[in-house]
Formats: sequence, structure tokens, C-alpha cells
Amino acid sequence: MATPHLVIGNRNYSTWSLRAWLFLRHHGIEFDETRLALDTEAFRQAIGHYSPSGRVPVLIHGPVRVWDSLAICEYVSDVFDGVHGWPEDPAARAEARSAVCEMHSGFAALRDELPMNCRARDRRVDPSLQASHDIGRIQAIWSEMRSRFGSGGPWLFGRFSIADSMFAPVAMRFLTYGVPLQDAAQVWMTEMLAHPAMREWIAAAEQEPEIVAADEKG
Ligand SMILES: N[C@@H](CCC(=O)N[C@@H](CS)C(=O)NCC(=O)O)C(=O)O
Repeated sequence: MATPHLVIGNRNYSTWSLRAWLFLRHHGIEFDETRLALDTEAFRQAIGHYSPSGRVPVLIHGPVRVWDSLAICEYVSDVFDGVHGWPEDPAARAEARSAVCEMHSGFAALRDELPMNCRARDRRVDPSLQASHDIGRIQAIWSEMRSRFGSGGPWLFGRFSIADSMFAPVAMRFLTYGVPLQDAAQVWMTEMLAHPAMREWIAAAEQEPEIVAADEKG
């Protein structure tokens, strides 16, 4: 099988890149990587060569091109042995998909007002009503998934799933902006931030020189 090639953006800021990268890394899949710094002329010149949407992440695997983070996680689950993207149980699976779709298509206020900034700590923002609602809703998802489906392991559905990858950048945001969490949500967040692949990502983000001014808040 060809070695997959993942094209990502800045580790410090690119949440969608982190989701796909973490999923591959968690499952020990070997892959080549190209990093294109967001919001640069180099990005604009190179991205069309890799991604039909002009966005990252994109996974290239032989003749296959997958240009969306969720689609990458699902593709990897489909083609690599031993990768289980979703819980087996149909009820858990349906709820995992619902939570992932809610993340993938929603929480716009949170994403806008509390951008991921892996190397920043002790930032403070005053979230709007809508962003506060997003924060509450995400905590409720984490707590509920852990209490109803998490008995088989430390992750949202016990075993690590696409849902954990999809919410990983939110854990990063809550750390940066010091968002206080309830117990069960805090436990999952602590587990996620201690994941060896997350630590690897954060350490590499800390070495990046680029600054995207629009994502420097608080
Ligand atoms: N729905 C896409 C979103 C991808 C996306 O918006 N990526 C951002 C970086 S995190 C991007 O490529 N921005 C570059 C641009 O729009 O020029 C996914 O899930 O992969």
C-alpha cells in the first residue's frame, strides 16, 4: 500500500489539520507530511497542487485525494486494519456521529472568539452569549458521552474514536483561555492534553515562527 501523505497547516493554529493528524498518529499509521503555513504566499501557490478545495488538511493516498478532516478520519478507518473510527454499538455510533457533525458544522462563535493557539497560555476573552452557549454545549456533550458510553476506556466513547479527534482542538482552546470545566469534561480534557501525540503536536507548534494576527486573541 502507498504511504499516505498528509498536508497540514500551521500546527499552532490549524484545528482541522490537528484533527486528521491526531487520528493518524493515534493509530500508529506511518505517513509523509507537508506543512504549509496559512495565510502566506507560499500557501496560496502550493495548495492548489494538493487540494481541490484549497484548504488543509488533505490526505493523498496513491490515486485517492481526501480533502476534509472528517472524511480523512473515515477513509483511514475504512482502509487501515485495526482502525475503528466509530463505536461498534449502533446507538453509541449514532450519537458519536451526531456529536462529530455538530462540531464539524457548528460552534461558529466559539471558533471565532477563542481561536486555537497552541503556544498561548493565560489568555482571557469575554465570550459572547453565543460563545458561552457553545462552551456549555460542548461540556455537556463531553460529560454525557463519558458517563453514558465511556466505561470501556478514558475516551468519549471508551475506545479512542473520531469524536476524540474532532474535539481535541477544543481542549486546546479551553486550556489557552482558562475556561473552567465541570468534573467529567475536565477529566476528558486532561486526558486529551496528555495524549503523547497531542504533546508532540504542541511541542512542534511552540517552535513555529509564524504569527497569524487574526488568531491572536486575549
Ligand atoms: N471542512 C474542512 C475545513 C478545512 C479548513 O477550513 N481549513 C483551514 C485551516 S484550519 C484552511 O485551509 N484555511 C486556508 C484558507 O482558507 O485559505 C475540514 O474539515 O477539513
